[in-house]
Amino acid sequence: MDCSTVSELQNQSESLNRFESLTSWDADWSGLRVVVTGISKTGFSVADTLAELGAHVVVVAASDDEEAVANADTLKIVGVAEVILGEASSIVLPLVKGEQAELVVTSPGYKPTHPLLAAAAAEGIPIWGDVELAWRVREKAGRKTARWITITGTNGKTTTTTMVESMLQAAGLRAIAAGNIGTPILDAVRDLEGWDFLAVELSSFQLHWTQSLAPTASVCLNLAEDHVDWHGSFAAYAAEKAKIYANTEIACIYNAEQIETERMVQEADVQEGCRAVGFTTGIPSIGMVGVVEGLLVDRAFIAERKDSAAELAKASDIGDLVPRHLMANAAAAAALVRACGLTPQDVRKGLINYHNGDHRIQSVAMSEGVLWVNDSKATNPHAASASLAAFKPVIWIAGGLSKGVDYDDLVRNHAARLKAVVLIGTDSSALAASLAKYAPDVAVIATQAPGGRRSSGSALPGDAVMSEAVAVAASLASEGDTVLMAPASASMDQFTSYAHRGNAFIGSVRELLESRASANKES
Ligand code: UMA
Repeated sequence: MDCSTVSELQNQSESLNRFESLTSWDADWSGLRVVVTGISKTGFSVADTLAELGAHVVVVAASDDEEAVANADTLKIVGVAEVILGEASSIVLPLVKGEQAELVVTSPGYKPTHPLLAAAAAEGIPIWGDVELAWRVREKAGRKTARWITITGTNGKTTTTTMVESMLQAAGLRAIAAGNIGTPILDAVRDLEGWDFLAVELSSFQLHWTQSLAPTASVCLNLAEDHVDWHGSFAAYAAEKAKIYANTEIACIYNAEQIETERMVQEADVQEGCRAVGFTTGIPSIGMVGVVEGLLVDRAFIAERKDSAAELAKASDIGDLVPRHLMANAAAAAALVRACGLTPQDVRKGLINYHNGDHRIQSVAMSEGVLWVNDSKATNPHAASASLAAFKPVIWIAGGLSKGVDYDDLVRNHAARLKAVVLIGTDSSALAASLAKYAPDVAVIATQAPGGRRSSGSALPGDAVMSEAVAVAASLASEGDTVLMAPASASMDQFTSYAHRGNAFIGSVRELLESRASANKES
């Protein structure tokens, strides 16, 4: 073995030792050479944190728009060494202080195959996500250390996370929801006072880059095809979701109606004494939280679970319209917090305080016997399936950015409840093809979207498209029908976000009904 190989090995082992010790805010992060990818929500929070910890930080991002430039200016003020913006330079792994980086911390939107990340991996440089960094800096002298409740799944993450947050707060605990839900986890962790609990929503992208998380309780709500373009295959996506259970301390919560999630728990490496607890929308077996005659009940966390169940809440505590999947989210949330010692009263109060978030099976209007429902949050087939299952007959407004998913199962399963379909989206050909195959007798009307795709730089046509879709749906609807806007696709081809798409729907429905009402008055 030559001298240079010996010193390379020494360097590698020194740096491994260093990473082993980086498990609290008060550890020695100073001088660590880090490349941070992305300069939006995540990248900003990561770079800001590392600069405060005294690391040498170089940030790289493809975007060079106004927001990126403003973030770059702020980061330089707080001590970030360099910010490299722009498509071309963002694919190269930069040096930090003239030397190779010791660590890369990536934003979740980056695919593992991104050239910069691939280069780092080839050099043996560790790659973390913001969640891994947040876990490692969660302990700080003089600040409360939060216990983490982690939530993933293809659908219902945000709802369940918000319900958990609401239940924890109802119990008088200092708690907040963070992560994929929108508040970067590091922003929550760095709170001066700290928290009793964090309700952490984690995406499959974020889970990909985590290693050492050890949550108090965890759940994978469900599993269906999504984000295949990022992960490469459904199996790879499922494997990332399963990581939610790793090292769980008290309880792994699984979906008793989806065997895959139970299997994930069986195969997980958890802490000694950790329990597996199921949730169901049916009658619960021992060791589950479930539903009996409209009541949410617990047969897992009570001493007499062998022959009785404790009432936690009524369906009506959650809302007027409680479809099955919402009840499932409430059961999962209840199981998570009961594992952490909350009382049935805390669960009930939390659900009453919880307001069904906008754009999730939100009933917008009931007029002339027609129910108008906004489910703009249904950005993939699985989510759309849950809301389609709740109504019949349906005039379905759907389409948008498909993210490469397959619509055949969705259309096949719900063809019988469809009266007509109004297509939105700049290219909904995949959905149209599935409709032609599995619902050949259902009328499909495509909106005549004006131009204005995002990439052309012109205004997004969303409001006009939605107004046309609503008018077409109204012309087809009759008493007893539901007009359901549950696109099964992302919104960004014609709208700025799913919230914009939902608001456009609500606005168009209200406009249509008001103009009808004034026409009726005049005649
Ligand atoms: N960038 C590149 N090259 C790439 C990818 C990204 O340069 O190949 C740069 C962009 O120029 C930009 C930054 O990276 O500077 C964007 O990073 P990002 O896409 O990771 O987005 P953030 O703004 O940091 O938001 C992320 C999550 N986004 C994604 O996972 C895509 C947000 O979830 C999350 O709320 C936020 O962190 C805080 O934790 C959103 C989401 O759509 C809601 N999540 C997906 C979902 O729920 O299905 C996973």
